[in-house]
Amino acid sequence: MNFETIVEHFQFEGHLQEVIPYGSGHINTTYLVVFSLPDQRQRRYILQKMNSGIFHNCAQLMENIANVTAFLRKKIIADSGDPERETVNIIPTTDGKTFYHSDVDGDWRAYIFIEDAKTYNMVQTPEDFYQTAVAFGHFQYLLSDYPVDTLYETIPNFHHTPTRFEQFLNAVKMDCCGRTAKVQSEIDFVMQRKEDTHILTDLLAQNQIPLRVTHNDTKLNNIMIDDITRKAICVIDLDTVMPGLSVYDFGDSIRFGASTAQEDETDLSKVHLDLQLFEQYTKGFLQGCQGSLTQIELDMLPMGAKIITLECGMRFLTDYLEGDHYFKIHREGHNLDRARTQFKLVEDMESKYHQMQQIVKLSQ
Ligand code: ADP
Ligand code: GN1
Ligand code: MG
Repeated sequence: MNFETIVEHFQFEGHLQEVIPYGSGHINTTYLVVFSLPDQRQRRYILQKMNSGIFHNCAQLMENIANVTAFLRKKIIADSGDPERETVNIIPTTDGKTFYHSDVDGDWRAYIFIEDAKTYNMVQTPEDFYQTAVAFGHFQYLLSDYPVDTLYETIPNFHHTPTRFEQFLNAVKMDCCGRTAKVQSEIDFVMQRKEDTHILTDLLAQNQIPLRVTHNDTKLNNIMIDDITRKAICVIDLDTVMPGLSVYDFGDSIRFGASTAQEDETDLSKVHLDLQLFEQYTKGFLQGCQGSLTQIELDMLPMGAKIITLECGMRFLTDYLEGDHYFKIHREGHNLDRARTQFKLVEDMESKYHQMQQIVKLSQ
């Protein structure tokens, strides 16, 4: 990849010094790009090659992000916040567009690099996790009056769990890589939970829970924690901001952050739901949402955690069966390892379900 020819299409300041592969996202290809200014100072940016195999319309996706961040920016300024650190800021291309398209090199976008803050793949302290919950809840609260009809659905049926189940069944049936025999117990695990897959989408269809503007990918490495204040300052990875369920935003943070192990841990004896972290997150999320969740949403928070974890496990297993074309993998069987941690977590959530419900009740 010739980065010189990519970066020259963006309104970056200074002279390109270094391009460093960055982060641990499963979807886009992310780089930290370092520029030097005439006075020897450095300017850093995030440069991303968008995954156009997954996002079929990068123009619509970037329109969503530009509009959502402009909306957030106004609210952050009104609240005396710092709009350069508390939301992502797109660096425009030299012709004033939100991304650069090349028939040869693909679709690229750039953001201001948020300095003195980090994302994490594991929770460092319960207080950190509490702060991320406040921020994700607040993010949803800030977007509660966003004009929902103007958002494009960047991935149709993204968290429509029954559709994910159908896709999983199809992958099992096709068995295109001859892998199903190896994972029969994981397949059985999902089949036994078929009825769970439509619990929340049924509630939505019956208007028992509302459709909201949600983030849809609320894992810990999609939020930046300030190195000094330890406040969660910025929600990033806005590719899937679209109408969705608040209980899934809650649940996806639990799935990833309240686990005692990494998402791809191979020693399943290390994988559990940490109830202390569950409690911290519940308290923080409710605070961030500022009373905007309905009683049924509150009652369904533990269910949101369980079903989004099941859904994520199904998605990893589906991708494993289909030959790993969706999530980036870094070793053979990586998606299978990920699916197994998710199913272990689902089991643990089932055994702790009553305690999760009690925690939610006592946090209201
Ligand atoms: P993916 O969709 O592949 O997960 P992300 O948008 O989450 O891509 O970016 C991957 C990683 O890059 C993040 O987890 C974070 O560590 C880092 N990152 C993304 N945007 C920024 C930013 N504006 N400033 C600093 N780091 C960022
Ligand atoms: C992907 O992009 P990233 O790594 O933040 C995925 C999520 C999954 C997650 C599992 C667009 O998130 O839906 O829950 O991996 N994003 C997309 O870790 O599919
Ligand atoms: Mg990400």
